[in-house]
Amino acid sequence: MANTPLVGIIMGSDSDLPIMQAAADMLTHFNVPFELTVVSAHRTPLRMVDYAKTAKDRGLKVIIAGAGGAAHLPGMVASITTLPVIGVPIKSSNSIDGWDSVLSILQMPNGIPVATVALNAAKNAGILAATILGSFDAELSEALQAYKNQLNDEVLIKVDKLKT
Ligand code: RP5
Repeated sequence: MANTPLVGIIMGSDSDLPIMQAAADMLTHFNVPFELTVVSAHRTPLRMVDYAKTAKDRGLKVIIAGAGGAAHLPGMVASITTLPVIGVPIKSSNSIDGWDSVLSILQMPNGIPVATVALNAAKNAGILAATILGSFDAELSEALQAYKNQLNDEVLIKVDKLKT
C-alpha cells in the first residue's frame, strides 16, 4: 500500500488523543497509512472547513473524527466532504456520562450520515476504516479476515478451557 495517507484521524482536542490512539493503532496493525491531527469544530472552525474541503484531493478515502461534549466535528466534516466519515463519541471529563457526545454524533439529519461507533470505541473506528478500504484491496481484505479468525480462535480457546 502507498505511503500517502488514506485515512485522516481528527479529534476536537489533544485531550482526545488517549482515546483516539486506538484508531491509529488498528490502522498501523493493518498497514494502512494515516494522518492524525487536532481539528476543532468550535475553536478552529475555519481549519475544520479547510480540512474537510481538501481531504479528498489530498488522497484521503475515509475520515475518522472523534469529539466529546457538543461533538459537532464529525457531522460538520460530513456535511462538507463526500468521503465517508466515522464518528467516535468521546466521554470527556465534564460530560454527562458521554450521552452528549453520542447523541451529537449519532442523531444526524437525513442526508448527512455519520457512521457512529460506540462511546470511546476508536478501535472499532480504525477497524471500520480498514474494512471500507478492504472492499477495494484484496491484501487488506485478507488481513481483516485473519483478524476475525484470530478473534474466533481466542473465543474457542476460552471455551475449551471452560470444559476442563
Ligand atoms: C471537545 O471538547 C473535544 O473533542 C474534547 O473531547 C472536549 C474537551 O476538550 P478540552 O477542553 O480538553 O480541550 O471539543
